[in-house]
Amino acid sequence: MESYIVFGLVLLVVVIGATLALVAPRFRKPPTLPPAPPKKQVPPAPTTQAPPAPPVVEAPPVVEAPPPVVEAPPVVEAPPVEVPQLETPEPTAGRLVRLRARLSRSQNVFGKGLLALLSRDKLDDDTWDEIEETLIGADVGVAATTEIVGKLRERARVHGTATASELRGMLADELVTALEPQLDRSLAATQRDGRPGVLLVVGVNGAGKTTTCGKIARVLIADGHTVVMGAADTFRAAAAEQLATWGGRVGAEVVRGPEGADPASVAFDAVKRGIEAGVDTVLIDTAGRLQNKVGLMDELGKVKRVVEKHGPVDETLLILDATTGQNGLEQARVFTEVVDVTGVVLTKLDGTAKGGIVIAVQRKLGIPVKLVGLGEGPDDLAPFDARQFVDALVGTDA
Ligand SMILES: Nc1nc2c(ncn2[C@@H]2O[C@H](COP(=O)(O)OP(=O)(O)O)[C@@H](O)[C@H]2O)c(=O)[nH]1
Ligand SMILES: [Mg+2]
Repeated sequence: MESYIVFGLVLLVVVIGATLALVAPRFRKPPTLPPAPPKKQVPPAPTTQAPPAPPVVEAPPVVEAPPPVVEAPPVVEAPPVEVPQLETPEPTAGRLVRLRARLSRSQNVFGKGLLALLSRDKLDDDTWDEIEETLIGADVGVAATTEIVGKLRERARVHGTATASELRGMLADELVTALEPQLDRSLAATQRDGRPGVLLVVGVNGAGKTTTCGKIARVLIADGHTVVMGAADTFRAAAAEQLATWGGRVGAEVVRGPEGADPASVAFDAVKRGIEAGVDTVLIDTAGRLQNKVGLMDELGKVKRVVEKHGPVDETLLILDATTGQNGLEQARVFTEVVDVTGVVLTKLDGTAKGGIVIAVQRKLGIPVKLVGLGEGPDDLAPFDARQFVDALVGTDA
């Protein structure tokens, strides 16, 4: 019996041992494998933590954003200075008629004043003397006045019973005749033989040279031409600046040198540039600060000689301030001795009651008035026309 119990116990031990041997590996395997995956899945977590980093990297882009914002303002500033700022000058046709009101001071003398005299019942010697005095007072000049009044008086005598308005018409005719309407007043400003027309602008200080250069550039551009300007007044930096401003408004290139540069070399460079660029016109602004005739001779003569290494100067315009009257005329005569003046521009006719200066200038200098300045505005420059001018002055166009 005891041996059965022992056998049973031994069998139990063997069965338990075998069971353990079979189960144990099963318990060991699972634990070995799972741990690995969980550890590998942890890295993914850090990877999930990386994305948070990028957002931090995206922050700098926000820092990059401001620069574009800083660049934006300059773009806003640019337009007012350049592209859209180019102006379209007024057409030149009919400018003198449009600006006729600017002659109001002269109109009072020639129109109202003379009409009152011509309206008198009897045109006696005293009245004719007064008419003469009025014309001389309006800067027509003694010789021209004597001629005009002499002819008018003769016509009135032949006519017998002329009305005031008929007499006014006769006076207008005589003024037109005195202005030599047949003179060629066109500007030699466009290309010839494949090279630009070269215009030299001369005159005393303050006459309006730089302003007139700017206005002429606008006139030419309005008529479809291309223009280069040369700032040969190198005494003051402001003079070149003034010209550059005029040029910038209508897209005319301005060639300039440093302050104190040789005016002749700036003028030379301007013409060179004009030829290279193939423009229609080169306008050269000069200095008027010339104390004596010798200095004037030296400087203007040199400018002209040096420019003519490129070819002839096509037009030399003398700028004359109408408000300086007969005195200005004497000063101007010096210029005609130094350079071959081909045309006169009479400026500031809006500021004088002495519009008769146009007649005196042409008569004394023997040079046609080609343009007249009637204000400081950019388009206040008109091609001169004798009939239109006289009609505006005397009121025969009303
Ligand atoms: N009222 C009026 N002023 C003018 C005319 N032309 C020029 N001016 C003025 O005269 C002054 C002198 O002109 P500027 O061109 O600098 O003279 P420059 O020294 O000969 O170059 C400026 O204030 C111009 O605006 C004009 O036709 N009428
Ligand atoms: Mg000037």
